[in-house]
Amino acid sequence: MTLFRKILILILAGSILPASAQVAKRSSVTLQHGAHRLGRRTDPAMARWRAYGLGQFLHWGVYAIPGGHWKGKYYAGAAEWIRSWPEMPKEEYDNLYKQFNPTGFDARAWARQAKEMGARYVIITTKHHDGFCLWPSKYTSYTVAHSPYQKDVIGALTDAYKAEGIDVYLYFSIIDWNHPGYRASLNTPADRQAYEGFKTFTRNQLLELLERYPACKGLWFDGTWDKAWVEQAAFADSLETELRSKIPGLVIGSRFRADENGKRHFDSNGDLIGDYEQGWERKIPDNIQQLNGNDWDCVMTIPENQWGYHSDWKGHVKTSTELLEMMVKCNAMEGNFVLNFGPDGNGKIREEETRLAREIGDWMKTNSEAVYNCGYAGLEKQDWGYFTRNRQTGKIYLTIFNRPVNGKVRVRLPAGRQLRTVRELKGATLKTEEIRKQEYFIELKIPAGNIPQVLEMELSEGSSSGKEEEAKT
Ligand code: FHN
Repeated sequence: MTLFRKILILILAGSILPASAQVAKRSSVTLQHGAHRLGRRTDPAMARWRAYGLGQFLHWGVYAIPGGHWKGKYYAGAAEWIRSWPEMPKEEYDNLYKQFNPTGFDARAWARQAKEMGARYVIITTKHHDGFCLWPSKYTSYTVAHSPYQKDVIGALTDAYKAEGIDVYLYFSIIDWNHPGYRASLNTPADRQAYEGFKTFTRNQLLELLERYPACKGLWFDGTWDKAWVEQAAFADSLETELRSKIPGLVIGSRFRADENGKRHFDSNGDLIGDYEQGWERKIPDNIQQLNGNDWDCVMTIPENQWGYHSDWKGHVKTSTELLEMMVKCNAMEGNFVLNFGPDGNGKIREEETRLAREIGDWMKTNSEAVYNCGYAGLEKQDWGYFTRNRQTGKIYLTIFNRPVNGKVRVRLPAGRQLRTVRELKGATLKTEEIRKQEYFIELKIPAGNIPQVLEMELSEGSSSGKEEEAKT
């Protein structure tokens, strides 16, 4: 990339986000397999991705059959990892697909529920680390086609979600415990030879997925931390280019490939690899500066760490209010929030997830205006909740999660901006009081059900009138 092009891209990227959300670049070494681009993607496909606000993650596979238990013993880890448990005989796990017959599976019901919840995109596990494929891959017999169920699950889900207007992204694990050529590390020439076969298989499967499901908008990669894969910088780089050539606008995050020095997510220059940062799993950044101006998503579980179906959730299970707060917090820092669901072995979504989806959906029905296509508002984070700003209309929203006991929220504005009006979404204008320079009280009306409430705020240019003197200290 020429210096001129680099500078141009940085200027363009800088025009998207306010300066306070940007971080200066660090070093500059020449890389063959580093970031393909500096700054954010500006094309319509990526703008669409950025506007989602809320997504759904689906983890489904044969691990849903044991559901975190084996022969009366409880597996405390993430249910989809049960094959790696010493108590789990590998041979028996690898034959579980012979019992995969989810007669209760109704792709349209899942899609309707996701739509009701307000999800704008879904990420579906085509195959997890166990290697079991939910589509009839012609490159292995370890697929749904060879299970008693036989039907193409990915095809059914892709069609159903598309029919609901929800964009589909395909999750794909590079770790594949079922493939004979798979290795976590390459220690001998024989390992290297076997892994060449695995790389061909991986490429074939990925091209197959894009060919079979051309409506897919992106690939969500996982299991790319193995040393064996990290060493494949050249292969993975050229494969990424090939995949992108198959579907225009395809979105791929930072978890697919490493650079030639083994750096993942960010290359040796500190530049993001891929289209968005994919490292925010079950955690959310504290402030927007941590994100260096990059796009990002947060994938979140409902219990602490269960993705696939575990029949017996232990520990804290998040409430809809907690999840809504996480979502708006992400949106306020330019991120998408993706909530995970793990349907059971019969294809049913568990009661707890159904209830949460309904509660989130109820809130979204009146308040999603503050979520969809909303991002960083350029205002300082305050105690009551989060500011978001619609990227198209410029409208600024306040979503209040911590209602003060005096019933008033205190809003601080930066110099040069004044509060003009505040109103409830589709509701009344609220009383405001200027309490000191650039600081206001907004008198709240407590909503029925004590739910988080959204206000819309209009600002005007200029400084507020307060003439109070600064204390001499
Ligand atoms: O090991 C997986 C885990 O099972 C789950 O799929 C999550 C989802 O992001 N990804 C991996 C851990 O990072």
